[in-house]
Amino acid sequence: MTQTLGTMADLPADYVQGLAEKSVIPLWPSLRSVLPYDMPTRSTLPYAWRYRELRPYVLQAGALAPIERAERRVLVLANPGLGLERMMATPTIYLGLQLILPGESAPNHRHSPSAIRFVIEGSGGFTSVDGQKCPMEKGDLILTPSGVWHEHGHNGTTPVVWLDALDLPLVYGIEASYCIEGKPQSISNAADNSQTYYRRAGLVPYGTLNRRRADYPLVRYPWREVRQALLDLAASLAPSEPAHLAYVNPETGAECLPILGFSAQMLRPGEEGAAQRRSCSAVIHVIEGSGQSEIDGTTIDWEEGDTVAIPTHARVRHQANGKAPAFLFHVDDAPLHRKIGIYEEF
Ligand code: GTQ
Repeated sequence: MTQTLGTMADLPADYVQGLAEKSVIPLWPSLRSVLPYDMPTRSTLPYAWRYRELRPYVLQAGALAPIERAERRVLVLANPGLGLERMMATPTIYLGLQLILPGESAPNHRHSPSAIRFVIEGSGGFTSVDGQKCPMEKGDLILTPSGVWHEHGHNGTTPVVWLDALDLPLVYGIEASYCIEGKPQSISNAADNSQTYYRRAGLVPYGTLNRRRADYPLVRYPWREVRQALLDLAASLAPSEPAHLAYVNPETGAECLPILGFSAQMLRPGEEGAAQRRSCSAVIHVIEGSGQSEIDGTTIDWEEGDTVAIPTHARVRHQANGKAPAFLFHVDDAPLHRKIGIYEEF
């Protein structure tokens, strides 16, 4: 183990200057900063965005920013450790609270980053994804994958707010983020695929057995069904076994998007969540209930609507409060970590 690396100050100034003029720098003074021993250096802070505090600002944006002048009326949840203007909840996860008011629409577009919506409140909103009209009720997960047309609308009577999660920091960071504006979609009257072809696990359209499968066969995961699945699962497991379900592609069983992964967990009252350390960064969003998360020794309380950032390599434990279960929606970049071969659990 090298004890003391040479520093810039050890080097003759004209040598360093000569290299800099040719856009070259020596590695050894910075080696430990890019390859620290044992643990990555992290700027991401464990941090909670509290819906109770943010909701008035979200609703106020409805009056301050007409949808025609906003395109997407979104307040971005920026991790204070990473800098507000970088719009990162974690190094790969962008989060926003999006508001759409009755009668409004957000125009059709598609972009290279992949996105999801997770509905926080309100009824009657919808997102059309490549012609498929997806109702948005509280807790529903809607995918708008990379390159797929999407537009939002609202047929209801009260404001609709949802959490946007995008792999934007990664795609922007690799200088590959862009968007294409489109004409309004022609929208099918048919129910979305979660109510038809992929009505339940284990059934797929017959034709997919002998033709190429769609990359994104299912784009809506209704919370009503996920919640019931978690309740039934929790009731049948030993109390120590986590009730935790991953949202996957029903054709392949793989993660439903390439970079970010999504899952839902039910924390039973009194359940001693196991402490876990993983290489990926993550966020949790509280669908229902209250409780706390211990993240690298810091305890963060949460309640319904709150969203919490979890840095890479953090040791994490979640627990529900009180007598009712808590339901958490998880977003992580484990699919990316697995693809590039750096995923670890410790
Ligand atoms: O709704 O399509 O929060 O394009 C950021 C970029 C939402 C969207 C965001 C977007 C959208």
